[in-house]
Amino acid sequence: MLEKRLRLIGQGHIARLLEEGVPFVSRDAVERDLSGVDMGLVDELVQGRHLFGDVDLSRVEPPEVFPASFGDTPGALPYRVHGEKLLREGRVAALVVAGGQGSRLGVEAPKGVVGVTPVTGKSLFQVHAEKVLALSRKFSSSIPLFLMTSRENDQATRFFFREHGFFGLDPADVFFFVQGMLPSVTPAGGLILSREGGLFLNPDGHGGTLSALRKSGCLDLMEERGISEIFYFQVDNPLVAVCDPLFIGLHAVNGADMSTKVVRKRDFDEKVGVIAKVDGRTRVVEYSDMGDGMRLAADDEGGMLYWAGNSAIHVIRRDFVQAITGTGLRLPFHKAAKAIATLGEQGEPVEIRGVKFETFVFDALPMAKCTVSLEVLREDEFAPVKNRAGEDSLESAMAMQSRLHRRWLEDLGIRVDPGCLVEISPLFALGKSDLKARVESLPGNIVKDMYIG
Ligand code: UD2
Repeated sequence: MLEKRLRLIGQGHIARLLEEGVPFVSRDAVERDLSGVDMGLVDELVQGRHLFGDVDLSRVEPPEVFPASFGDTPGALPYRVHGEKLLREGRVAALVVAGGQGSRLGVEAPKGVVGVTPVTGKSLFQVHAEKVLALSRKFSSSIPLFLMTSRENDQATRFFFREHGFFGLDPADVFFFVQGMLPSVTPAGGLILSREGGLFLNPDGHGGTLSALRKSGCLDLMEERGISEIFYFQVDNPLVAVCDPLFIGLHAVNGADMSTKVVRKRDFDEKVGVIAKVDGRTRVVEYSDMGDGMRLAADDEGGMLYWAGNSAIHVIRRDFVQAITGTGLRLPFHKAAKAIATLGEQGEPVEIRGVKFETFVFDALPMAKCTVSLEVLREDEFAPVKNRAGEDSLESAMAMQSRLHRRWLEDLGIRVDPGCLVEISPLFALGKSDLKARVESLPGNIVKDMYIG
């Protein structure tokens, strides 16, 4: 019986609420949620096991990074050519992690549905899908798009794609898979009820991507399709250069298992993780895990020693994911305090302090026998939408997209009035060289907001 089981695992407080028939608490929902919970693991996490340990500064050093200027040198050509070859041969998959909601943006829907482009307000999902479609056309191959959703937003995400005709992609090339969940708990390890009457669960972090790929069968599917490289990115960045051939080539030619694009941190305090070498192995130290010593470490000129911010754009070898998930992957967990909307003793809505546990995909980096880090310019490739206004916001991301597209146009000799917003569809041009090939069809002067598509 459920109540007995709850008492046995030290969760008598939930059993009592069920027995008392407290309004809104649902026995079925609690039973369903509990069946998916590994209580042994939860107990160990509460005891502090499997957690990401402190980083000892004496063992940390800056990483080796290909500078952003590398892409413009003749030395970059063979890598770019190799990346293009892999794309042409259909060996690359795009994977976007989209388990999060747009709550911070005031949208109770998957973050990917948020409109982000400066002139037409296309959604993040549309921008990514159109880039994949444009690449498939450019390289005459099918590039599958994998989307990781969470229990919270899976249905809504699938519906959004169906409703919009998969943005022109062949539905047979679009794959949704759902990440795992973990219960949030009180600091003492007590399970917490959700306002819906079940247990309060949170997505297991984007580290869950790797196991979810295996569990869902997507890894096998990738293997069947001959995919060797997975281009991984976050849903919140409309500037991401999806499946960038140079990055894929650098990673593949160097025999890397997992590679990362980095951007120079704006300042010491920017909330991004940094790439660093710890005990000789490259890894990301997340901002929330970084002590002041590391955050404020300066080089001889007083500049940031740990400047290589994690853009959360990776290329990961498919067989590396197969190898590390084959024997039961255990990434370290990161613990975070969280305000949790739950039910009180009488079923009334209350908010309590709890903790959540998550794993991060970049914690697989130290398992890679070789890894490549490539610097890219923020203004070209990194405009994460985290907030409504201010830094890393909807507003700043729109402005950055318009600025980038304006730069492409101006570099081709097209005049754009200072106050104008411009937006170039990925289906028209993925970059400046595509645009150059179509320059004849563009006006010489842009005097009002313009969508080029
Ligand atoms: C992330 C990175 C940070 C930096 C920054 C760049 C982490 C922990 N930190 O910060 O180092 O690179 O991004 O933009 O990643 N997601 C899921 N499932 C989950 C959790 C997240 O799919 O369980 C997705 C989410 O939809 C989003 C991405 O992962 O696309 C990042 O999540 P976030 O916005 O919570 O991460 P953030 O901003 O703390």
